[in-house]
Amino acid sequence: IKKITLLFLGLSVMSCSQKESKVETPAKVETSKVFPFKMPTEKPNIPLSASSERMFDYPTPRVQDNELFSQFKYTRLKGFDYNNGDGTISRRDPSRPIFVDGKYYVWYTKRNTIVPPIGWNRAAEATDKIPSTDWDLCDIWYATSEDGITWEEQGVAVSRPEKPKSGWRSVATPDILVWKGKYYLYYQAFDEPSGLRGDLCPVSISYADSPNGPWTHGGDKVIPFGKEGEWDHKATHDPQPLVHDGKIYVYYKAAYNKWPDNRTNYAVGHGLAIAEDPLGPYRKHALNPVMQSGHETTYWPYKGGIATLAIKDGNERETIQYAEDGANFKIASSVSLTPTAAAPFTADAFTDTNDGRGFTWGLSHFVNAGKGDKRHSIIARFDCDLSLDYNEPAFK
Ligand code: AAL
Repeated sequence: IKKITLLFLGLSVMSCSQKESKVETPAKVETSKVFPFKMPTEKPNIPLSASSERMFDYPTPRVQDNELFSQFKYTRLKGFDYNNGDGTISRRDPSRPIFVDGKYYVWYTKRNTIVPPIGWNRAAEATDKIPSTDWDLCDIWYATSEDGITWEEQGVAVSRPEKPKSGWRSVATPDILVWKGKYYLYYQAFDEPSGLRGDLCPVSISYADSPNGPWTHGGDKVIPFGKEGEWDHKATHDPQPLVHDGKIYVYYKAAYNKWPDNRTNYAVGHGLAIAEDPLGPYRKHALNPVMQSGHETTYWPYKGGIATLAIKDGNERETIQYAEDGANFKIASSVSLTPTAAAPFTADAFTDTNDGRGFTWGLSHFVNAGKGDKRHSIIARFDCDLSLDYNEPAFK
């Protein structure tokens, strides 16, 4: 796409210069008071409009040169059964895929209920068989694939524990960490139907010696809730661990004021919690929330810092941002048709790299794959060119 854009620009430049062949380009555009014909790489010392000024706040003023810009294409996955889309089976919120012994692994929220969800606003009517939301009454399942498109569902990785253990109602939205030869699953643990008092849940962890399990329970409420009145009170969602500066960095989201009585004040924030050991204790970053936009967490090592894709929520939704220190993010690009709950395949998420290389594909989900009484979600693959090592456009 970058090349296509270049081609397009090239063509328009050609036709423009052909039409205006009599107009002479000044020899030294830099000294002109007029914005030059060729986009400068440095801010020119001339009066600039607000928009022209802003172009020089981006990694590169021309979007087609911007390594943190991409478009996205989507591919339907093969191998998952959805009961003909009747809404009783849902798969959503995939983990980032990892590659182990010749296979990709992914973990995700799976719901297999007698009926589709009745909706968060009817959460009081949910029973131990009837789900309120799409992520109520779920377990964490996993699947493997050789090519990232055809997947084989392997079974449950972490199931709901017995009541009253944390997560007895639902375990959902997992992500993976590989640390010192062990595998750690981080996930949301619900003790009530989502929607009853909000989307309230803490984060639990299970760990294993192999991605095939078995998984041992490693801890509950690992990211401490904020106190009453604080932005992350009783809601810690979408935990996403990375290894950075020799430590575990977990980005998480709180959808504060989400349901049931405060929807008009709804907002999201993302926090950063840091630990020396995957099981904690976790110390929260003093500047939390470190991000104020983005419905789920999609963070990856990029060069010496951390990049993120923010979608759906907040003033800066549909942007890619970058923070040298992992905490002070700045907009790097504006993007469209972005993957929801994007979980990129980043080979260096856990290598403590100082030279993060990005990614070319990942998994994401589409919600409301079936409407009304068939409501469910599906996992899909996305391709893009957010890798520093990849020079071909992701699609043509
Ligand atoms: C998702 C995630 C979390 C929320 C819900 C299920 O997109 O943000 O996991 O709790 O929606």
